Amino acid sequence: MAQQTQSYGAKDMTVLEGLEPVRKRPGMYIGSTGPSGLHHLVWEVVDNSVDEAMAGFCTRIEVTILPDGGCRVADDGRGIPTDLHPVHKISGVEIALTKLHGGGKFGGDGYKVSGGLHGVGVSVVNALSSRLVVEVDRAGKHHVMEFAKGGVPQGKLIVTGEAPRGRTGTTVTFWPDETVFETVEFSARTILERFQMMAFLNKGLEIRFADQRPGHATAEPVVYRYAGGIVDFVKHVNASKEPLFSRVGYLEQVEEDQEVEVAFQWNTGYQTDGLHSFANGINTVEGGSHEEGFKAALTTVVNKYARAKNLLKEKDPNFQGEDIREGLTGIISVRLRDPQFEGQTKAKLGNTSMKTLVQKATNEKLNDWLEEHPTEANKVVKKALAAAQARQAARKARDVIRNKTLLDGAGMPDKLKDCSAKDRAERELFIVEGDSAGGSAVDARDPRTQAILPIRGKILNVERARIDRMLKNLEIQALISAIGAGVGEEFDVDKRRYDKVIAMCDADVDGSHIRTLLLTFFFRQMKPLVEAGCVYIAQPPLYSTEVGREKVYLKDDAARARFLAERPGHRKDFSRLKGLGEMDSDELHVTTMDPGHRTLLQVTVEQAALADEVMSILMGDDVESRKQFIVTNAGDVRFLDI
Ligand code: 0RA
Repeated sequence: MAQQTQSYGAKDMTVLEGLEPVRKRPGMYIGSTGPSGLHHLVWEVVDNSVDEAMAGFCTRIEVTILPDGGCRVADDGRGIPTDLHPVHKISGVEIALTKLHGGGKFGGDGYKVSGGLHGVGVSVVNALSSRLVVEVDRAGKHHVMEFAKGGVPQGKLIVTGEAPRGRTGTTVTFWPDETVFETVEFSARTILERFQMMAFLNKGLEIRFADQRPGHATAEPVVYRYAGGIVDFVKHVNASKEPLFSRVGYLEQVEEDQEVEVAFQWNTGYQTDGLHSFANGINTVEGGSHEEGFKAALTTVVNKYARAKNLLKEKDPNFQGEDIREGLTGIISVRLRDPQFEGQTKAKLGNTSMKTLVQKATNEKLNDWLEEHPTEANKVVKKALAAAQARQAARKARDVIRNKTLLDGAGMPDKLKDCSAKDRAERELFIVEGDSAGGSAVDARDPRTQAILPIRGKILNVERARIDRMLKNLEIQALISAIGAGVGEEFDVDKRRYDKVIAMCDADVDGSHIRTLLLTFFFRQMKPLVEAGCVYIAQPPLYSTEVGREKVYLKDDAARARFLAERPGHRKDFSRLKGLGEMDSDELHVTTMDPGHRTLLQVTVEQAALADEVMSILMGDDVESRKQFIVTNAGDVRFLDI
C-alpha cells in the first residue's frame, strides 16, 4: 500500500465510549477469558504495530514476556498522537487507551486497511489489565502514561525527557488481570507461531520475541524477518517436500484501496489442499471470494495454456481444477478496506470485489508467468495430466467396488466379523489393528452389537497416496464395504451400517500412526461420518497393577498418579500395557469394549480440521515431521495427531 503522507493527530480519532462494557462482557471483545482470550491481548497490541508497518511507518516490533509475566510490545512507528484533542481536551494517547474504538483506524482516513477481526483497539487490552504503561517517543520527547486495574488513569500523559535521537515509536507494557482471565500465563509457542505467520505476510517486517520468565528464558531472542514475504512462506511450507521445480511463482496487483499477492509452487505430492489464504493478515481457513477467484483463474489459464501448446489434445477433456491444484502449495494474501468475515468460524472472506480482483490479476499475470517459464509450465501441465488420469482411474476403481458390493449380495469382506443386531443405533464397528488383537477382540465382543474388522498395520497414508491407489488397497476396500455407505464424493452417511465406528489401536507409536491414518481417511473420504459424530477412538488402559489378587487397570499417567495418591503404601509394580494383544479377551472386554466400563473419545470435525490445518501449514506434511510429531504426542492418545 502506498505510504500515507498526511499527518494525523488526536483530532482524527473518533471517540465512542468508556471501558465499562469491556469489563462487563470481556468475551464480546476478545472471544473468551480462557487462554485464547488472553493471547488476544497480545494480538491486539501487535496488530496496531503491524498496521503502522502496513502504512509504511514501522519496520520493527519487539515483544518481550517479562520475568513477572507482563508483556511488552515496542514498535518504531510514528507513535500514538500525544497532542490534545480539540474537543475532548485529552491526549490522543489517553483516547486510544481509555475509549472504546478510540483509534484512527475506525475514523476512516487513518489507515486504509486493518484486521477487522480483532481490531478492537488497545483500550480493550487496558480494560482487561491489572496495570498498563504506555510510552511514546514522538516529536523529540519521551512520554509516559500509566493505568491501574481496569484501565484507570494514574495521571495525565507526561513528558519524562528527550526521546532518543530521531526515534519515534510506541511501547505498551501490560499485565493481564488475573481476576478476569482463567489463566494469565502466556504460551511462547502460540505467540511464536503467530508471529512467524505475521512476518511472512508483511514482507521485510522484523518481529523479535524474547521470553524472560524464569525457566523459559532463551539465550537469544527469536527474530522473524522475511525479505521475500509470501514467497518465503511457500518455500517454508515446501521445504519438507519435493518441489516440482525450484522457482517460486509470484504475482501481485495493487489498486487504489485493495491489493492481492499470490505465491505458488508445485511439489511432487498429491495433496489438493495446499492453498492457504489470508485477508488483512487473518488466516481465512474457510476460504472465500479471494480463493474462488484464484481457483477459477488458475483452471482457465492452465487449460488455455495446455491447449495452446498442444499438450492437451483436441479430443481430451479440460482439466478439472483439482487436477491442476494437485501438489500445489499456494499463499494468497489480500488487503482491503472493510473485510467481511463470514462462515461458521468467521474465517471466510465475503467481499465479492475480491473475487473479481484476484481472478482478473491471476488471469492476466499467471499466463505471462507460464509463457516466461516454459520449463516450469510444462511440468505443471504434465502433472495435471497425470492427476486427470488418476482421477479417471479412481472413478473406475470406485465403480468396481460398487459393482462388487452389488454382485456379492451383502458384499461383506471375509475378515469382517459382523454383529447381528438389526437396529443400527445399536451396531458398533471396531477397527482393530493386527490379526492377533483382532482375535481377542472377537472373543471379547458382544456378537449381537459389536462387529470386528481387523486390519493390517500398513494401510496407505491417504494424504500422500493417490486416491486411485488408495481405493485399490484391500484393507481400505474392506473398510469401505463394511461401513457400506460408499466413499469420497459419493459417500452417503444415511447408508452407514453402524452408528459407531471405533478405531482401536495400541497405545504406542505404531498404534498412534495407524490411528492417524484412519482418522485422516475418515476426515478426507467420509467426512459426513465424522460430522455425524459416528467416529470414535477406543482408549485401552496404559497401566495395570495388582491390588491383592485383583488386577487393576489405569487409563493414563494421571490415573496412575491418582491411584498412588490414594494408596501411598502400594508396593506392586505397574506394568505398561504395550499392545492390545497383551490383554486376554476378558481384560479387553472390561477395559476397552464393554459400554458399561470403557471410555470412548468422539472425534469432532473441528478437532480433525484444526489438527489438519496446523499440520499442513506450519510443518508441511512430510513423513518425517509427522513421525516426529506423533512420537512427541504419542503419550497422549487424546491428541488427534492427524
Ligand atoms: C492512531 C493514529 C496514529 C497512530 C496510532 C494510532 C498508533 C497506535 C499504535 C499502537 C501501537 N503502536 C501504535 N502506533 C501508532 C497516527 C499517528 C500520526 O499520524 O502521526
